[in-house]
Amino acid sequence: MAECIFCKIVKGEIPSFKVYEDELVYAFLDIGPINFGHTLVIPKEHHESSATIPEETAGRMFRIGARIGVALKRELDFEAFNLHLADGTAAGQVVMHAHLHVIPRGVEDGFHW
Ligand code: DGP
Repeated sequence: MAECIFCKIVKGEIPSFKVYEDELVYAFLDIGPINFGHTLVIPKEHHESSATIPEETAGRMFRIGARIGVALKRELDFEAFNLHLADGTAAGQVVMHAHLHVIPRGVEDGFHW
């Protein structure tokens, strides 16, 4: 997967603003944030779909995403956050390396599903 943008970010070949890293996952600020602090959590290993991510890594992604959401709320004074994952082009996935969006939210966003 030499051409995958997110694999290149994991390898440090493309710069990113790192939020968190461990042996399984990497989290970094989204280049086109919906809100200040919008973060992406990705598996270090390349998986196009969330469905093929090993259970330990998928669990870590969710746990770290939630912890980042809580930290963003506290540190940036937001009221809530979304954890969002688009799996497949028709669902809105643009980068074909699975990723979990952590999007801080405030009531002034007027955002509703
Ligand atoms: P999605 O539509 O769910 O596939 O979201 C892909 C996200 O990836 C989108 O919000 C923008 C972000 N993104 C794409 N390329 C880069 C990049 O090179 N660096 C960073 N930090 N984010 C990127």
